[in-house]
Amino acid sequence: MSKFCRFFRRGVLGAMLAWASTGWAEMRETGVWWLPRNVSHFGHEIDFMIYVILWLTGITGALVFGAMIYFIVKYRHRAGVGAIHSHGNNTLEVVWTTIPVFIFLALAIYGNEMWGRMRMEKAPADALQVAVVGEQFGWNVRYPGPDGKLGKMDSRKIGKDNPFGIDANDPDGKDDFTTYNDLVFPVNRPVQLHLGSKDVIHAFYVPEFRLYQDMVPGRVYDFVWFKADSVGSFQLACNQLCGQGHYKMFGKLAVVPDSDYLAWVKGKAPLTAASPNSSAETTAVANR
Ligand SMILES: [Cu+2]
Repeated sequence: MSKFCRFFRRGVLGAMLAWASTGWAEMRETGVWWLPRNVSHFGHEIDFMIYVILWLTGITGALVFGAMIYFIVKYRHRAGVGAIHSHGNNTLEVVWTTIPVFIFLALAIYGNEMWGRMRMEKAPADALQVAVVGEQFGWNVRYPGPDGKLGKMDSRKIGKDNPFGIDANDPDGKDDFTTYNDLVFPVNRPVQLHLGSKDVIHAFYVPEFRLYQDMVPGRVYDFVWFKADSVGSFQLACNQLCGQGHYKMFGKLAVVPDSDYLAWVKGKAPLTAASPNSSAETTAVANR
């Protein structure tokens, strides 16, 4: 074996060990050994799809590598035994091309249909409306007040002093309240998000909700909704590398019983009409 080959083999082995040890450390640290817990009503379908793909590729991988090892051993070099030249087999070629084509088509059609339902289906009328606007490096959150209506967001108005792009004269927005890096959702109630960004691309990502949505500045995304079906404490992490402070861009997210949610809302002061975003700004400064 040449010097280069030995060097290459050691390099590959070293890289694999480094990869395995960081994965091991991550799992030990977080206690997550498999998929994170799922609490969203869409999540069950996504997990089902992941398991179908995992089983299909797992079985195929085992069959392919099993056959390969078998043939490597069976037809290994033996003194006096000549090699056989094969031109291939057309029937086999057609079979092992057609089967994967149908499998891939089925996965694509099913996945597309699922994606369509997740993103195109309108949120139920009683959904809680919540605005979440990312900024370097935190989350501005806005909840509707007693009228249940969130002030209308205009992506063109989103700016330094107006993270939600709200018109100060919009009556729907006058009783809204805001938080910073703090989200509370009632369990078993649909929540419709209005996502935006103040500066660069951020991403709303909660693995336990199986929910990911990029937030590009200049747009407000109002088609994302979900329903959490069990209570718990989670983390809203930004999943786009959005600057030097990206690592600390996370919000506290809790899914709580309805009564706890109402108690939490009660303690929040509504905004004043003169300064629609003062509460978010003050809290933002206090959190920095
Ligand atoms: Cu970010």
